[in-house]
Amino acid sequence: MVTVTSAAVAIPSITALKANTTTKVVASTAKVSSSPRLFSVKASLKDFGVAVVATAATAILSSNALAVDVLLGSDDGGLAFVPNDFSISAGEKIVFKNNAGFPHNVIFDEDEVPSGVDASKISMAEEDLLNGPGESFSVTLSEKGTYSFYCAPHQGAGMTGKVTVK
Ligand SMILES: [Cu+2]
Repeated sequence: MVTVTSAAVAIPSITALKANTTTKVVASTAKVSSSPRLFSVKASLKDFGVAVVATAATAILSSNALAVDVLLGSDDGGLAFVPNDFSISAGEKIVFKNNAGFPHNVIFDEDEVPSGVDASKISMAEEDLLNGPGESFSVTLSEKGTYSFYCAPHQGAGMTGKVTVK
């Protein structure tokens, strides 16, 4: 199931910032989090950049101890998930973050998820793309087993991955 990143969690962590900045960051966080379909680049995200988004993400991660980051695109521009084969605990959140070579997206293979799991409910839509730096997609997997996923634009280039939920 697709998780909604809690804006409420981000708010206390950034109250030290100027009031107007806080307002905009919270607004952009809410936009990104409210729906996987709203991942187009927002002016507010561009203005405040990856650093602020990363600050909010860090605060969220520290409050939810169980989370793992997966980069979309390697630092050298390779079309890959980094890491592309890893294990997590059931209920642990995976945060896929745009790093390089975007646009990317995250699609779980309906034929390679544990039985009973609806791949479409844990995936982005095929036509939805993470276009800008630092944009992310989060998902929490609760069923144990092995899941395969891919980036629709770059599947042919080998941008695929596998996660085992223990
Ligand atoms: Cu890709």
